[in-house]
Amino acid sequence: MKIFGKAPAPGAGRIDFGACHIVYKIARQDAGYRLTGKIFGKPGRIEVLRTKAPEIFLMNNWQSWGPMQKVSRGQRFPEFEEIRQSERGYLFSPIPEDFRRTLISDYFAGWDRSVLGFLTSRDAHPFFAVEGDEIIGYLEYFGADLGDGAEMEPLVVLQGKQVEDLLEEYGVLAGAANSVALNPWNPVGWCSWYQYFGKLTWTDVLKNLDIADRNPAFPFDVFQIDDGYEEDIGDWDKGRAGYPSQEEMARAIRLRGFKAGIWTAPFSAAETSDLFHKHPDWMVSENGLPKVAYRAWGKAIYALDTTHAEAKRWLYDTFAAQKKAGFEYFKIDFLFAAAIPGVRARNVTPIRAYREGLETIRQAVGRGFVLGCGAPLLPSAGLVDGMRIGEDTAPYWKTKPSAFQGPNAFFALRNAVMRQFMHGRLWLNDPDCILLRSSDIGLSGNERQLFAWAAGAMDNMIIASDDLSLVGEHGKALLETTLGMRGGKARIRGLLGDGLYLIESKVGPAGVITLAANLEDKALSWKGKTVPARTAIRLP
Ligand code: 9PG
Repeated sequence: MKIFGKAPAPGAGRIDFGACHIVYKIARQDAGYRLTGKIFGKPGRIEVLRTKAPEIFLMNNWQSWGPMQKVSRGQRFPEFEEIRQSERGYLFSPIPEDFRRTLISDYFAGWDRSVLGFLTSRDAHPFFAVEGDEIIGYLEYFGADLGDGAEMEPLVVLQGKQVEDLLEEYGVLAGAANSVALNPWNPVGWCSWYQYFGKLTWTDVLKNLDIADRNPAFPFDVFQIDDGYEEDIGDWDKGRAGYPSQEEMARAIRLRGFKAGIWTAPFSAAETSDLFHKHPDWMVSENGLPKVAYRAWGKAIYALDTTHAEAKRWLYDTFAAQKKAGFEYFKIDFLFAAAIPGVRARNVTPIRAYREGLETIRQAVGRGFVLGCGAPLLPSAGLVDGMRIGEDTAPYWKTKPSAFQGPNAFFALRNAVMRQFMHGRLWLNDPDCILLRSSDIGLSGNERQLFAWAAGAMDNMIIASDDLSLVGEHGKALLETTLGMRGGKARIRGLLGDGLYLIESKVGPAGVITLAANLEDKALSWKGKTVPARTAIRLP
């Protein structure tokens, strides 16, 4: 292994790259190393570490919707190909050219007895790239001017234990490096999306509110309105036909005793929006023109320049108004848009610009609950309360997979298991919604139980997304058992295995819970115990 071209040894050093230089220190970190330093100048891409690539490892994508998964060194992802060729190149990487070229693991990579991980992403985008038979750790600074210098994103090399244990250590170190303060409220709630999708009406919301209000089987803290209420992406204060004002929406929810939650994509502006028409100069640009960040809702979507003083003021005012209207839970989505490369009012890195955007939202909502989604993961640490750590779930297990591995319940749950080490260390994990209804759904009772039990045993956020009139006794009982499993600290085993994961929760109100969760389509066994396909069983 080489750090800055030399075999690592505790001590201090300096390295010059022409446009920038780094003064650094290497210290022991348990059985491995910790690299810290300060970086000066105008860096582009810095090679930090290089070592022999393992045959099999756990790779991680930069944002919520991208996978963390077991891969082999030479593996390619044809399913990402389509995404890259469309205008959604930044969905899975802020450096799509490199992403196209080789296998990339963002922030960290893990394998048997090793985790390499950067602890922060405040300025740079940290990633590991497979090149030939080596894996190389880089910091991408996008050529920004660091002025008086910046802390280099620290790197740890953790060794000598099972990968699951090392990932937990990495999570603890990254949590501390980002000054994470966990929100003591671990939400239980309702979300409109996975039943109503974009067709949600205000009448649907009122119907579900009334059912939940009257029924103790639905002990929700929060009712969250998802995408569908707004006139356009960017025009958050303009309701679609049939919707009341934001004040009225929040009031209706609070009247029934729930906290009010609302969805936005705050760094996005549709080509058709008033926001874009009035303020094209507030968008990240390229060659003097607003730059398309991605396409969705059948439209080109631009990215808010979160370093632009007036855009920042608008962002603050948008969330201050939602807070004033009575909302206390903010699902903020498609966040990666603020971190795309491009020209901004200030020449900071896209990562720093992204964090300034999140900081602005945090200032506006105060202690409101902020749930990140579609979000660059490591740069969000310390600025969000909850984080979606997987692709969208869906009312089916594995059918209809699209190019980016979803949406489906299988990928959502697999990501939640893979990224469980982040839960309670970087934020509270949102594994995406549990589904309780037994009609209008393509998930079997076993599959619904597998998802819900795993989420419960992992003590994750529990948000149900159903037309509550379709939830029968079975679904109500499932919600009760799921909530009863919460409260412990869960560890995972089997991340490098065949798809059967052991979830061990210690020690919540229900005592020790050991779940064997088989996410695969065939029966698998754990220490001689056979677990049927797509099933969780409780081990004694
Ligand atoms: C609302 C939804 C829900 C959901 C989010 C997010 O086109 N896309 O690539 C794409 C990705 C994710 C997605 C929608 C579109 O879902 O994860 O929970 O809030 O937005 O639109």
